Amino acid sequence: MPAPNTSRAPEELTIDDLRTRFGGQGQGHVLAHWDRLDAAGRERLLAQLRRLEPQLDDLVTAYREAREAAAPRKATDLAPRIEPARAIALPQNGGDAKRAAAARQRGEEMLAAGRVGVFLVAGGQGTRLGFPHPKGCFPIGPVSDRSLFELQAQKIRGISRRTGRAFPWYIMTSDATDAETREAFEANDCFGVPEADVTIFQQEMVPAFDFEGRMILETVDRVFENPNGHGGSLTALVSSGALADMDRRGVDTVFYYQVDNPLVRIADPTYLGYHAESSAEMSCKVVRKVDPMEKVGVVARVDGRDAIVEYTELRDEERYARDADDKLVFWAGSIAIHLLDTAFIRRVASDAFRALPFHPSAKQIPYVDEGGEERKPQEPNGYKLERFVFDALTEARSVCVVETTAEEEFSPVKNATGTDSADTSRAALQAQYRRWLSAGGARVPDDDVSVEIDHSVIDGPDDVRSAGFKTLADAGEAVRIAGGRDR
Ligand code: UD2
Repeated sequence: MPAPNTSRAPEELTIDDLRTRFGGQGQGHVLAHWDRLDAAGRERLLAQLRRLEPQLDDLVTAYREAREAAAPRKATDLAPRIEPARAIALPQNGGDAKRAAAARQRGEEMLAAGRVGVFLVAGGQGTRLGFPHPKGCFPIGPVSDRSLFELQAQKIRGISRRTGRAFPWYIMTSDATDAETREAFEANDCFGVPEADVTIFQQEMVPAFDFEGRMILETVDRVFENPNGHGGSLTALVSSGALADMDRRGVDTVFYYQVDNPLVRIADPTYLGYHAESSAEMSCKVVRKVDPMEKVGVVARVDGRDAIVEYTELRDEERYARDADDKLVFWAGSIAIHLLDTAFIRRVASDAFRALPFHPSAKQIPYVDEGGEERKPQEPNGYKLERFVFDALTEARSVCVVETTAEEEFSPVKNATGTDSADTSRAALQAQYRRWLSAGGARVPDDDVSVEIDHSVIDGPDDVRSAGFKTLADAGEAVRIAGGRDR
């Protein structure tokens, strides 16, 4: 067999080159059904293998390292030294109110100077929610059924209104969510955000491996691939050209958030100010965990560096540890809202195989058997690999951790019922709207009334106050209500 011609560009690799390359990495089985494929099938598989080839060695190594890292610790291994996070506390929890005001001022200046871009990761499949569309299309408005995307767009339009300038919105999708996300944006005129300021791009995919370390063939002519995790966003920002677009616009700070949290305070100026004041390259927002079982990663110092320990990876003695005041020692729950400098993103992305390791999770992955029959396993048969964006924290020269409250900033839609469901999230939104109206001096509707605020007009109690309306009728479309007898 001829040796692979490594000087060839991937698109020029022949089937023999690929056979040797994949075979050399213990992956020769991906061509097991080649002889029976028709022309279209061969074309499809060839294209996929050519795309995977440049990363083949890294992928196989990444799989091996992911498995080793996930293996149970041996008694002789040194456990990492883990200490509680050091966070900037809220004024009501002993934080410095003057410092917070100065941070806010500084953040407002960054916004006014156009230095901030908003980045949404929306490539996840939302399996737990049981909603067969991109999560961003999920109807969350308590009165109008407006979607998560629309609600976020309102917040972005609100910032543009306040600062008087365009505000770029970058949205990462995946193979699973891209087409429907684009359709939703087209059908709704980008939810009122100027089209020139909306950039949608796809994250990369990564092959899944069986428990013996062999890539899984999903059909005779396709290797199974899944989205490479939200950590894939950092490389995708570079490869899609989004980061170059930020450079052109003068954006140097990226506000990163997840699609499922309608309370997200997009581009919060105080957070931006703290990030800048601490010369941080990456920042985290945290809320106080009350229940040790809450499903959020914990920001902590691990071997002297800020890191997020995923909830599944905390040991029981850490998870349940309490201080003298009976508060959780590892209290700082990450709500996955980050700030990242563009130069930092570029640095991490350029060394992604080291800086953003893959994490394996055992799943039921469709496969073809040796006879070419497609099968759906009843038990996990392999690992999907995912990168986590927060692994980048340990690469940052400086990290800033800022405390907030779940009441104001975190109520995600994750499950169909119960905790973190649409019901709990809508209730949290309603409660927030009532607090804003009350703090802004407006009349608060009765409890049996649903309230919805248009964030492009009112995005906090200050806006209620400056609008100066006393009855809800004065607010027009900005405050909508339904049900009850109130108005
Ligand atoms: C994440 C965090 C958890 C906590 C929680 C807060 C991880 C592993 N855990 O849990 O610690 O902070 O969020 O809500 O991150 N996504 C992509 N591409 C992918 C995978 C995910 O864009 O390949 C997006 C997804 O669309 C969503 C976000 O990443 O916006 C989070 O994904 P998730 O819902 O799977 O994370 P979750 O809830 O397990």
